[in-house]
Amino acid sequence: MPFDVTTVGIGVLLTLTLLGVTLFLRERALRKTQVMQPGFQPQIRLPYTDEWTLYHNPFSLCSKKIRVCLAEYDVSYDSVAIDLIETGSYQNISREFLKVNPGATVPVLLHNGHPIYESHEQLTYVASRVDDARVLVPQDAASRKVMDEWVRKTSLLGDDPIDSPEETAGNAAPGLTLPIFASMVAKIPVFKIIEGLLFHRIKRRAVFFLLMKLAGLAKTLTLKPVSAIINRSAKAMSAHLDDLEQQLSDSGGPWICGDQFTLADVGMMVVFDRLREGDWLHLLTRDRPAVEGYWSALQRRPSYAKGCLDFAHPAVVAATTELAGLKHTGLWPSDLPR
Ligand SMILES: N[C@@H](CCC(=O)N[C@@H](CS)C(=O)NCC(=O)O)C(=O)O
Repeated sequence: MPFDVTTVGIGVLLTLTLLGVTLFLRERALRKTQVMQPGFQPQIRLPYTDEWTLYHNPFSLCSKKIRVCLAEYDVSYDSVAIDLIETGSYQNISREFLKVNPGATVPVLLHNGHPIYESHEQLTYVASRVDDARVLVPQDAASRKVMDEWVRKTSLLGDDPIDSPEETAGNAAPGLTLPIFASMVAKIPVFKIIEGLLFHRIKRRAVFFLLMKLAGLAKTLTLKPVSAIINRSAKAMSAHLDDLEQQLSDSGGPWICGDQFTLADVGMMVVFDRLREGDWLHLLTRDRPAVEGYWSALQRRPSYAKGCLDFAHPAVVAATTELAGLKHTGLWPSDLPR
């Protein structure tokens, strides 16, 4: 039988394709993701050494929130840092991490090996387990109600919060983070982002990262879908800060519930820290004297350093500097509605 190079070539190609598809499907099955029930999971038990274990990322807003809460309560914990694509790689969709959270997000807090999903649930769970919850939770019902309302207002709610910035100040943060993301992903190799396209539960996030990577920071800021999200989020954040200005005046300050610093202020602290990182504060605190004073008071709390500043990631520091350099280029919305 004559040796046909073309036929052999096609055969090899088909075999390799089949092998590639099989490996991909197998890997996808091993990295199965799913949305998890919020709160404490008594039925799941993971290996642990310390009473408290925190899987978190230095840059993640929700991770900062639980770190600040643990610092306020002086709770020590076993710290497990997990990379997200913006800080270097998709460790949150690795097989190992998906065993901890099939939802593929951080933070995950373990209490004696049982995970608690969703950072706002983690705050109230920690408060319910420490000796003196009162440190961050008011005892009178009216203040408690205000606190709960503002914990919600600072939370990231829903599967893709960027779609509903009007809902909470937490949800307005991811849109305002897009410029930081764009600056950070510029340094991440494309193949690492493609891993997200293949295995991330929310493909749109990976697509956004890839687009930002390919476009670069300055161009990204001019892309219509990106600038639409940024402008909408900036307007929404502006409205949330108006509510905060009002609340601080109603409560008499210095905190959301008045005299007592609570879980609500923990939530707000990390939203402000994100605004700082994205170089948004100059736009958002101006003409809001109570908010401005509040931000100064937040920065003086030791927990701000322990939960936020001490975890400064070099890539975020570089992004903040880059964004500050762009401030006068007209790429930034400078006339937010009052
Ligand atoms: N609602 C969740 C949000 C969790 C979340 O989206 N975390 C982000 C970081 S702040 C994350 O893990 N992103 C990774 C990704 O989507 O790839 C919470 O409050 O814990």
